[in-house]
Amino acid sequence: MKRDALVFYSPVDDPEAWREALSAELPDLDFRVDPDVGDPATVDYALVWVPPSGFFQRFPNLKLVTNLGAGVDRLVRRDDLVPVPISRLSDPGMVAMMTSYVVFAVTRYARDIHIFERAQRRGEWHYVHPRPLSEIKVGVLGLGELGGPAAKTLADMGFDTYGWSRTQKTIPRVTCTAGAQAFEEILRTCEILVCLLPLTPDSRGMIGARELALMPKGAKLVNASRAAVIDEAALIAALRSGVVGEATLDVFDIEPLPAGHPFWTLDNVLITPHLASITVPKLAARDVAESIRRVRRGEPPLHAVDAQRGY
Ligand code: NDP
Ligand code: OXD
Repeated sequence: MKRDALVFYSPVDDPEAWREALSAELPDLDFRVDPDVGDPATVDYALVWVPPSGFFQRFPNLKLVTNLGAGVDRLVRRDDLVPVPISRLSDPGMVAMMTSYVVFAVTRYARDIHIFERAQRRGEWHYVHPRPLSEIKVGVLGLGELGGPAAKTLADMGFDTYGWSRTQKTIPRVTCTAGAQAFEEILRTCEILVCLLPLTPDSRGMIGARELALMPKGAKLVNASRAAVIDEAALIAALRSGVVGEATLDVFDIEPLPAGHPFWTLDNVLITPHLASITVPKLAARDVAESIRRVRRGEPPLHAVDAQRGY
Protein backbone atom coordinates (compact mmCIF):
# COMPACT_ATOMS: atom_id res chain seq x y z
CA MET A 1 0.00 0.00 0.00
CA LYS A 2 1.27 3.50 -0.88
CA ARG A 3 2.44 5.58 2.09
CA ASP A 4 1.39 9.24 2.16
CA ALA A 5 4.26 11.39 0.87
CA LEU A 6 5.31 14.92 1.79
CA VAL A 7 7.62 17.16 -0.21
CA PHE A 8 9.83 19.56 1.75
CA TYR A 9 11.35 22.68 0.23
CA SER A 10 13.10 25.52 2.04
CA PRO A 11 16.26 27.49 1.36
CA VAL A 12 16.52 28.36 5.08
CA ASP A 13 15.14 25.46 7.15
CA ASP A 14 16.96 22.24 8.01
CA PRO A 15 15.23 19.30 6.24
CA GLU A 16 16.81 16.71 8.52
CA ALA A 17 15.50 18.43 11.67
CA TRP A 18 12.03 18.44 10.10
CA ARG A 19 12.33 14.83 8.92
CA GLU A 20 13.19 13.74 12.46
CA ALA A 21 10.49 15.85 14.11
CA LEU A 22 7.73 14.79 11.71
CA SER A 23 8.76 11.11 11.70
CA ALA A 24 8.33 11.08 15.46
CA GLU A 25 4.73 12.25 14.96
CA LEU A 26 3.91 10.36 11.76
CA PRO A 27 6.19 7.31 11.41
CA ASP A 28 4.33 6.21 8.27
CA LEU A 29 4.93 9.49 6.38
CA ASP A 30 7.24 9.30 3.36
CA PHE A 31 9.31 12.52 3.80
CA ARG A 32 10.94 13.64 0.54
CA VAL A 33 13.24 16.62 0.14
CA ASP A 34 13.02 18.50 -3.16
CA PRO A 35 14.42 17.78 -5.74
CA ASP A 36 14.48 14.09 -4.65
CA VAL A 37 10.73 13.69 -4.92
CA GLY A 38 10.35 10.50 -6.95
CA ASP A 39 7.09 10.42 -8.86
CA PRO A 40 5.48 13.87 -8.28
CA ALA A 41 2.03 12.32 -8.72
CA THR A 42 2.53 10.37 -5.49
CA VAL A 43 3.13 13.51 -3.36
CA ASP A 44 0.21 14.37 -1.04
CA TYR A 45 1.47 17.26 1.10
CA ALA A 46 3.92 20.15 0.69
CA LEU A 47 5.84 21.73 3.58
CA VAL A 48 7.51 24.75 2.04
CA TRP A 49 9.06 28.17 2.41
CA VAL A 50 9.15 30.35 -0.75
CA PRO A 51 9.56 27.54 -3.30
CA PRO A 52 10.53 28.50 -6.85
CA SER A 53 7.89 29.61 -9.30
CA GLY A 54 5.93 26.71 -10.82
CA PHE A 55 6.66 24.45 -7.82
CA PHE A 56 3.09 23.52 -6.91
CA GLN A 57 2.04 22.67 -10.43
CA ARG A 58 4.57 19.84 -10.45
CA PHE A 59 2.41 17.93 -7.93
CA PRO A 60 -1.01 17.09 -9.40
CA ASN A 61 -2.34 15.29 -6.30
CA LEU A 62 -1.51 17.73 -3.50
CA LYS A 63 -4.02 17.79 -0.65
CA LEU A 64 -2.38 20.33 1.70
CA VAL A 65 0.22 23.10 1.50
CA THR A 66 1.86 24.06 4.79
CA ASN A 67 3.82 27.31 4.89
CA LEU A 68 7.07 26.95 6.87
CA GLY A 69 6.41 30.16 8.75
CA ALA A 70 3.58 32.30 10.12
CA GLY A 71 3.50 34.96 7.42
CA VAL A 72 1.98 33.76 4.15
CA ASP A 73 2.36 37.00 2.17
CA ARG A 74 4.88 35.37 -0.19
CA LEU A 75 2.66 32.34 -0.69
CA VAL A 76 -0.92 33.48 -1.21
CA ARG A 77 -0.30 35.82 -4.16
CA ARG A 78 1.50 33.22 -6.28
CA ASP A 79 -0.06 32.28 -9.58
CA ASP A 80 1.02 28.63 -9.36
CA LEU A 81 -0.93 27.84 -6.18
CA VAL A 82 -3.30 24.91 -6.45
CA PRO A 83 -6.78 24.97 -4.88
CA VAL A 84 -6.02 22.93 -1.75
CA PRO A 85 -6.16 23.93 1.93
CA ILE A 86 -3.25 26.08 3.12
CA SER A 87 -1.94 26.00 6.64
CA ARG A 88 0.72 28.13 8.39
CA LEU A 89 2.98 27.30 11.30
CA SER A 90 2.03 28.22 14.81
CA ASP A 91 3.15 26.66 18.04
CA PRO A 92 3.61 27.68 21.65
CA GLY A 93 7.37 28.13 21.15
CA MET A 94 6.82 30.61 18.33
CA VAL A 95 4.24 32.51 20.38
CA ALA A 96 6.53 32.64 23.42
CA MET A 97 9.41 33.88 21.32
CA MET A 98 7.39 36.69 19.72
CA THR A 99 5.97 37.68 23.10
CA SER A 100 9.48 37.87 24.56
CA TYR A 101 10.59 40.14 21.69
CA VAL A 102 7.63 42.47 22.16
CA VAL A 103 8.08 42.55 25.94
CA PHE A 104 11.78 43.36 25.49
CA ALA A 105 11.20 46.14 22.93
CA VAL A 106 8.32 47.75 24.82
CA THR A 107 10.07 47.50 28.21
CA ARG A 108 13.25 49.00 26.79
CA TYR A 109 11.31 52.15 25.96
CA ALA A 110 8.99 52.12 28.95
CA ARG A 111 11.93 51.85 31.38
CA ASP A 112 14.03 54.42 29.43
CA ILE A 113 16.76 51.85 28.74
CA HIS A 114 17.37 53.38 25.29
CA ILE A 115 18.21 56.66 27.06
CA PHE A 116 20.61 54.91 29.47
CA GLU A 117 22.32 53.09 26.58
CA ARG A 118 23.11 56.49 25.03
CA ALA A 119 24.14 58.00 28.38
CA GLN A 120 26.54 55.10 28.96
CA ARG A 121 28.14 55.68 25.56
CA ARG A 122 28.74 59.28 26.71
CA GLY A 123 30.02 58.05 30.09
CA GLU A 124 27.19 59.88 31.87
CA TRP A 125 25.14 58.97 34.96
CA HIS A 126 21.78 60.18 33.67
CA TYR A 127 18.86 59.71 36.06
CA VAL A 128 15.36 59.59 34.57
CA HIS A 129 12.62 59.01 37.12
CA PRO A 130 10.75 55.80 36.21
CA ARG A 131 7.07 56.04 35.31
CA PRO A 132 4.50 53.51 36.48
CA LEU A 133 3.71 51.05 33.71
CA SER A 134 0.01 51.73 34.21
CA GLU A 135 0.59 55.27 32.87
CA ILE A 136 2.19 54.01 29.66
CA LYS A 137 -0.23 53.38 26.80
CA VAL A 138 0.91 50.59 24.52
CA GLY A 139 -0.95 49.54 21.38
CA VAL A 140 -0.76 46.27 19.47
CA LEU A 141 -1.94 46.27 15.85
CA GLY A 142 -3.05 42.74 14.93
CA LEU A 143 -4.45 40.44 17.60
CA GLY A 144 -3.89 37.10 15.93
CA GLU A 145 -1.95 34.03 17.02
CA LEU A 146 1.09 36.20 17.86
CA GLY A 147 -0.40 39.65 18.50
CA GLY A 148 -3.11 38.42 20.87
CA PRO A 149 -0.77 36.73 23.38
CA ALA A 150 1.71 39.65 23.15
CA ALA A 151 -1.05 42.13 24.02
CA LYS A 152 -2.27 39.95 26.87
CA THR A 153 1.23 39.66 28.32
CA LEU A 154 1.77 43.44 28.16
CA ALA A 155 -1.55 43.94 29.96
CA ASP A 156 -0.63 41.32 32.58
CA MET A 157 2.61 43.23 33.18
CA GLY A 158 0.58 46.32 34.00
CA PHE A 159 0.83 48.41 30.83
CA ASP A 160 -2.26 50.36 29.79
CA THR A 161 -2.76 48.11 26.76
CA TYR A 162 -4.80 48.68 23.60
CA GLY A 163 -5.30 46.21 20.77
CA TRP A 164 -6.66 46.62 17.27
CA SER A 165 -7.75 44.08 14.70
CA ARG A 166 -10.11 43.67 11.77
CA THR A 167 -12.81 41.95 13.82
CA GLN A 168 -13.57 42.65 17.46
CA LYS A 169 -11.60 40.63 20.05
CA THR A 170 -11.93 40.24 23.79
CA ILE A 171 -8.67 39.96 25.75
CA PRO A 172 -8.63 40.42 29.53
CA ARG A 173 -7.39 43.91 30.55
CA VAL A 174 -6.77 44.92 26.91
CA THR A 175 -8.93 47.68 25.43
CA CYS A 176 -9.74 46.04 22.10
CA THR A 177 -11.11 47.91 19.13
CA ALA A 178 -11.68 46.91 15.53
CA GLY A 179 -12.19 48.29 12.08
CA ALA A 180 -11.04 51.28 10.07
CA GLN A 181 -12.57 53.93 12.34
CA ALA A 182 -10.77 52.72 15.43
CA PHE A 183 -7.40 52.73 13.64
CA GLU A 184 -6.79 56.47 13.97
CA GLU A 185 -7.84 56.36 17.60
CA ILE A 186 -5.22 53.77 18.57
CA LEU A 187 -2.57 55.74 16.66
CA ARG A 188 -3.47 58.93 18.55
CA THR A 189 -3.63 57.15 21.90
CA CYS A 190 -0.52 55.04 22.21
CA GLU A 191 3.00 56.25 22.93
CA ILE A 192 4.38 52.80 22.09
CA LEU A 193 2.90 50.99 19.11
CA VAL A 194 3.67 47.39 18.17
CA CYS A 195 2.89 46.19 14.64
CA LEU A 196 1.94 42.54 14.32
CA LEU A 197 -0.27 42.86 11.24
CA PRO A 198 0.19 40.41 8.38
CA LEU A 199 1.13 41.88 5.01
CA THR A 200 -1.94 41.81 2.77
CA PRO A 201 -3.27 44.05 0.00
CA ASP A 202 -5.24 45.89 2.74
CA SER A 203 -2.36 46.35 5.18
CA ARG A 204 0.38 47.24 2.66
CA GLY A 205 1.43 50.84 3.36
CA MET A 206 -1.28 51.17 6.02
CA ILE A 207 1.06 53.32 8.12
CA GLY A 208 2.41 56.20 6.08
CA ALA A 209 3.44 59.80 6.77
CA ARG A 210 -0.12 60.82 7.66
CA GLU A 211 -0.63 57.98 10.13
CA LEU A 212 2.80 58.47 11.74
CA ALA A 213 1.94 62.14 12.27
CA LEU A 214 -1.22 61.13 14.16
CA MET A 215 0.84 59.40 16.85
CA PRO A 216 1.87 61.35 19.96
CA LYS A 217 5.00 63.32 19.05
CA GLY A 218 8.09 61.23 19.73
CA ALA A 219 6.13 57.96 19.90
CA LYS A 220 7.95 54.66 19.70
CA LEU A 221 7.27 52.06 17.06
CA VAL A 222 8.04 48.35 17.12
CA ASN A 223 7.62 46.41 13.86
CA ALA A 224 8.00 42.65 14.08
CA SER A 225 5.64 41.56 11.30
CA ARG A 226 6.36 42.76 7.77
CA ALA A 227 8.17 45.95 6.74
CA ALA A 228 5.80 46.89 3.93
CA VAL A 229 2.93 47.53 6.35
CA ILE A 230 4.82 50.75 7.16
CA ASP A 231 6.00 53.09 4.42
CA GLU A 232 9.77 52.86 4.91
CA ALA A 233 10.59 56.27 3.39
CA ALA A 234 7.94 57.94 5.55
CA LEU A 235 9.28 56.19 8.64
CA ILE A 236 12.83 57.32 7.93
CA ALA A 237 11.63 60.92 7.50
CA ALA A 238 9.58 60.71 10.71
CA LEU A 239 12.54 59.29 12.67
CA ARG A 240 14.77 62.08 11.36
CA SER A 241 12.31 64.85 12.20
CA GLY A 242 11.36 63.45 15.62
CA VAL A 243 7.72 62.83 14.66
CA VAL A 244 8.58 59.25 15.62
CA GLY A 245 11.02 59.19 18.51
CA GLU A 246 12.36 55.65 18.35
CA ALA A 247 11.85 52.44 16.41
CA THR A 248 12.69 48.80 16.95
CA LEU A 249 12.65 47.04 13.61
CA ASP A 250 12.96 43.33 12.94
CA VAL A 251 11.75 43.42 9.34
CA PHE A 252 12.83 45.42 6.31
CA ASP A 253 11.80 46.03 2.70
CA ILE A 254 15.09 44.43 1.67
CA GLU A 255 16.59 41.72 3.87
CA PRO A 256 19.40 41.53 4.81
CA LEU A 257 19.28 45.30 5.27
CA PRO A 258 21.82 46.59 2.72
CA ALA A 259 25.01 48.38 3.79
CA GLY A 260 24.54 52.14 3.60
CA HIS A 261 20.79 51.97 4.27
CA PRO A 262 19.63 55.04 6.25
CA PHE A 263 18.38 52.86 9.15
CA TRP A 264 22.00 51.88 9.92
CA THR A 265 22.86 55.52 10.58
CA LEU A 266 19.88 56.44 12.76
CA ASP A 267 20.77 56.44 16.43
CA ASN A 268 17.08 56.14 17.37
CA VAL A 269 16.61 52.81 15.56
CA LEU A 270 17.31 49.38 17.00
CA ILE A 271 17.81 46.83 14.21
CA THR A 272 17.36 43.09 14.70
CA PRO A 273 17.84 40.67 11.79
CA HIS A 274 14.35 39.15 11.35
CA LEU A 275 14.35 36.76 14.27
CA ALA A 276 11.66 38.09 16.57
CA SER A 277 10.22 34.61 16.44
CA ILE A 278 11.53 31.48 14.79
CA THR A 279 10.23 27.95 14.46
CA VAL A 280 11.72 25.02 16.30
CA PRO A 281 10.79 21.90 14.25
CA LYS A 282 10.40 19.72 17.38
CA LEU A 283 7.74 22.10 18.73
CA ALA A 284 6.02 22.92 15.44
CA ALA A 285 5.85 19.33 14.10
CA ARG A 286 2.97 18.41 16.41
CA ASP A 287 0.51 20.76 14.67
CA VAL A 288 1.88 20.06 11.19
CA ALA A 289 1.26 16.36 11.82
CA GLU A 290 -2.19 17.02 13.27
CA SER A 291 -3.11 19.02 10.15
CA ILE A 292 -2.08 16.06 7.98
CA ARG A 293 -4.19 13.73 10.10
CA ARG A 294 -7.14 16.11 9.77
CA VAL A 295 -6.77 16.40 6.00
CA ARG A 296 -6.60 12.58 5.80
CA ARG A 297 -9.99 12.55 7.57
CA GLY A 298 -11.35 15.17 5.17
CA GLU A 299 -11.28 17.96 7.79
CA PRO A 300 -9.70 21.43 7.48
CA PRO A 301 -6.10 21.71 8.78
CA LEU A 302 -5.04 23.60 11.89
CA HIS A 303 -3.97 27.26 11.45
CA ALA A 304 -5.80 27.41 8.13
CA VAL A 305 -5.04 30.36 5.88
CA ASP A 306 -7.69 32.21 3.89
CA ALA A 307 -5.76 32.86 0.68
CA GLN A 308 -8.35 35.39 -0.49
CA ARG A 309 -8.03 37.43 2.73
CA GLY A 310 -4.25 37.03 2.66
CA TYR A 311 -3.61 35.60 6.14
P1 NDP B 1 -2.55 36.08 12.33
O1 NDP B 1 -2.90 35.83 10.92
O2 NDP B 1 -2.82 35.02 13.34
O3 NDP B 1 -3.33 37.38 12.85
C1 NDP B 1 -3.39 38.55 12.12
C2 NDP B 1 -4.11 39.64 12.92
O4 NDP B 1 -4.09 40.86 12.18
C3 NDP B 1 -5.57 39.30 13.17
O5 NDP B 1 -5.96 39.75 14.45
C4 NDP B 1 -6.31 40.09 12.10
O6 NDP B 1 -7.61 40.50 12.47
C5 NDP B 1 -5.42 41.32 12.00
N1 NDP B 1 -5.56 41.96 10.70
C6 NDP B 1 -5.24 41.46 9.49
N2 NDP B 1 -5.48 42.36 8.53
C7 NDP B 1 -5.99 43.44 9.15
C8 NDP B 1 -6.47 44.70 8.69
N3 NDP B 1 -6.46 45.01 7.39
N4 NDP B 1 -6.93 45.57 9.60
C9 NDP B 1 -6.93 45.24 10.92
N5 NDP B 1 -6.51 44.07 11.42
C10 NDP B 1 -6.05 43.19 10.54
O7 NDP B 1 -1.03 36.51 12.36
P2 NDP B 1 0.06 36.25 13.50
O8 NDP B 1 -0.36 36.95 14.74
O9 NDP B 1 0.37 34.81 13.61
O10 NDP B 1 1.35 36.92 12.86
C11 NDP B 1 1.37 38.27 12.40
C12 NDP B 1 2.51 38.43 11.43
O11 NDP B 1 3.76 38.38 12.10
C13 NDP B 1 2.64 37.34 10.36
O12 NDP B 1 1.73 37.54 9.31
C14 NDP B 1 4.08 37.49 9.91
O13 NDP B 1 4.14 38.39 8.84
C15 NDP B 1 4.76 38.11 11.13
N6 NDP B 1 5.79 37.24 11.71
C16 NDP B 1 7.04 37.76 11.91
C17 NDP B 1 8.01 37.01 12.50
C18 NDP B 1 9.36 37.59 12.78
O14 NDP B 1 10.25 36.84 13.18
N7 NDP B 1 9.55 38.87 12.62
C19 NDP B 1 7.78 35.62 12.89
C20 NDP B 1 6.43 35.18 12.69
C21 NDP B 1 5.47 35.98 12.12
P3 NDP B 1 -8.83 39.44 12.57
O15 NDP B 1 -8.39 38.42 13.60
O16 NDP B 1 -9.96 40.24 13.07
O17 NDP B 1 -9.00 38.83 11.23
C1 OXD C 1 7.37 34.05 9.64
C2 OXD C 1 8.60 34.79 9.75
O1 OXD C 1 6.47 34.51 8.96
O2 OXD C 1 9.60 34.19 10.17
O3 OXD C 1 7.24 32.97 10.26
O4 OXD C 1 8.64 35.98 9.48
